[in-house]
Amino acid sequence: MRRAVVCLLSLSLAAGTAAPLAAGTVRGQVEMLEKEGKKAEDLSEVVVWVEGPKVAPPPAKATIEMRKKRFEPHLIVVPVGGEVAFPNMDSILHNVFSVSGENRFDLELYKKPKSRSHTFEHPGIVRVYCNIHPQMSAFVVVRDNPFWAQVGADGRFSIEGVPPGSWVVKAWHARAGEISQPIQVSDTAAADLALTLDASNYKQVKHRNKFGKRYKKGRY
Ligand SMILES: [Cu+2]
Repeated sequence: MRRAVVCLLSLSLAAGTAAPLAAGTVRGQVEMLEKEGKKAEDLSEVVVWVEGPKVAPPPAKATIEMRKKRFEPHLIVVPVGGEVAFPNMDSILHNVFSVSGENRFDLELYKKPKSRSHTFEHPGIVRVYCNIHPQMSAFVVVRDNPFWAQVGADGRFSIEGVPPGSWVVKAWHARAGEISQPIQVSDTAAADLALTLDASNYKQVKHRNKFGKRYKKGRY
């Protein structure tokens, strides 16, 4: 008799571990205003994420190639602890660096066929540049939970498996900055959002090199 009880208990424990947690979906549509009230036609460089849930994202590795003096892809999202490789596919030297707060790094000079990596340990938006070529830029968005989406060109997004609760949804684009919206996630109905980013006042500012100095004038 006692044995049967123990058996049942361990069964229910096992089932509790395996069963998926009740979770909700956060989906919606992003729009972005451009100069003169025009709407952006391609929203594929917008990132949407849910802040608040304490769920560790699964580890991930990613690659940004340096090719023909460009970073490809131009934007990636990685979890905290995500390792990004920067292989140089060009026969000239590049110097990948960032001065974005705690995520700052400097991979120094190397060329094809070498690759160096950086592990991003802090959530945030990381601006990545080359210390030789000012036209090279990329973005690494680092998140501390797995609830993010890189928006489709049409502005649609869907984030699944979000734990029920009161959270904050953020949307970001390099030219518009970040917007926030509180949401209530439940496991019974999807949260449907309409988010509008505003890039109409964007002005391009030349970034500095890794020493905080202007790039020398000339052809790059
Ligand atoms: Cu370069």
